[in-house]
Amino acid sequence: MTGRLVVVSNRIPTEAVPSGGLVVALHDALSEQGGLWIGAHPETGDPDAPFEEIGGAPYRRLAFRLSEADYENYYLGFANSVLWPLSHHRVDLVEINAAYTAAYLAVNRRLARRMAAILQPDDLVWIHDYHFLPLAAELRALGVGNRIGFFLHIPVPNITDLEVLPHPPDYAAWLAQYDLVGLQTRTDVARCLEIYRADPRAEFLPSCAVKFEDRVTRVQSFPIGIDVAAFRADALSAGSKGDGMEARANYVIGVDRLDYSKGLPNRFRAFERYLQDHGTGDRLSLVQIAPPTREAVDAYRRITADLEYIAGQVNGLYGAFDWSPIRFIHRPVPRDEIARLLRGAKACLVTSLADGMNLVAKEFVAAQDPDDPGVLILSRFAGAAEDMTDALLVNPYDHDAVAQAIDRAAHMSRDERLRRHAALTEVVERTDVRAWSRSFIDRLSRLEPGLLLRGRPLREALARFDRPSPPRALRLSTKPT
Ligand code: GDG
Repeated sequence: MTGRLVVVSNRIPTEAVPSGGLVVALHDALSEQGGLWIGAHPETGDPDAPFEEIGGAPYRRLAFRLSEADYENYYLGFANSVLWPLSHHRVDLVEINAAYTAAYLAVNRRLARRMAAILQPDDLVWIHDYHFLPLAAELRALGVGNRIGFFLHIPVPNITDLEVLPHPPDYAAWLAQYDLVGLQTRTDVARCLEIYRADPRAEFLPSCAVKFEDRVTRVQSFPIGIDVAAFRADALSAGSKGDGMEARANYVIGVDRLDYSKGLPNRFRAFERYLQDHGTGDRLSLVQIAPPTREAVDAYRRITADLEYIAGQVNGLYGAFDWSPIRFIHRPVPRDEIARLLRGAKACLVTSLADGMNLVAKEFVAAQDPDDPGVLILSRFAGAAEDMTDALLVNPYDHDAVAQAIDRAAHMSRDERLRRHAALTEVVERTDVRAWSRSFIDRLSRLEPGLLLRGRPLREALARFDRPSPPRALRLSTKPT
């Protein structure tokens, strides 16, 4: 593999040895290959100041600052009040605002200028997520011909929802400037290709390649996973803290950032339906860990109030002196504690209404005792459901179905739990986050750099683009994308 790896992500780790799945995988890849990690500094500051070096890693970390106005308009605004709801099928929550659009384009343009000044011709650039959709377009406009890959951690929007984007944003044209577009699922690939199918500027080539004006881009799924060994170790090492939550205790668990895409009100209502339909005799509790996130955005404040209301109502109606049906923990919990709570649960509830992947589903499986595993109840609308078909798959809008799944999980035979858990473990191990990052980098590094079709016969250009690759040691998915 030639050249440095240049990673761009919204957050940049500031600690010497970072923790958390994705960050660890990128840290490993950068430590192995050498390169740069570019990201937004956690604190706002002068947006025109040069990159700030964050030391302590075997590769360079360069942080840029957002101004207060950028944070409002670019981060909370366009990224999290336009693109996030749009991509999670919540067009009703999209806030169109010209200042948001302008700031989003300006932050990407500013970053592109800064990157163009330091990129070397054989650098492999890997850009992450919806904060930077137009970054490749801005880099190309500055003459950057490097191979540039993009991974979208959230779902591809529905084609009809894209109409809501204010002009000039152009989702299809932004993505087309990348050499490789990585998506979480095959369904996302299908949605992305549908966007190109409807666009007169796009033309389809074999193997999910799309010719868009004078460039060719590849669209492929790379289902992300977790650092399986590290999470297992966390689950095993965290001992009981004597809080009544010892191994295999009588609770189902949910762990989510408090986000409307995670279907938390549905989950609470479904748990209420379970109590209504199946009674309180089992004394099963729902432990919900939901640390606050993006609280400056209205939609996030409203959902917190909704959840507090439902939890209060259900506990008031069904609780007893010595038992609370819903335990709602609205603050961050340490990672090893989460691993321990996942291991001790009878079942895990993932009820996302839309979700790129959902790593908690994979963490739950990794945390289980293989001789006495708990049961995963998983929304059909989480990307994880595409491969984790041995979970109890549910429609989170159907409270009856979720309530039945809770009851079924609570009483499932050990044989069935063992069978399902073994199949789910196979998926979780196959999609380990290190395999995921290696697979993406491997694919990107084999592509013809900055392929431009202009002035070159199409057949010749495609022959170069589709030249056979040596056999790959890694295959993330056995199914075609
Ligand atoms: C985006 C996409 C995609 C949660 N509460 C605490 C805590 N967590 C950890 C979980 C898990 C992570 O946060 C959440 O990951 P998810 O994948 O579930 O969701 P998003 O944050 O929305 O992530 C998603 C992901 O990107 C990766 O591509 O799967 O679809 O939306 O690891 O355990 N961790 C700690 N304390 C908490 O209170 N320490």
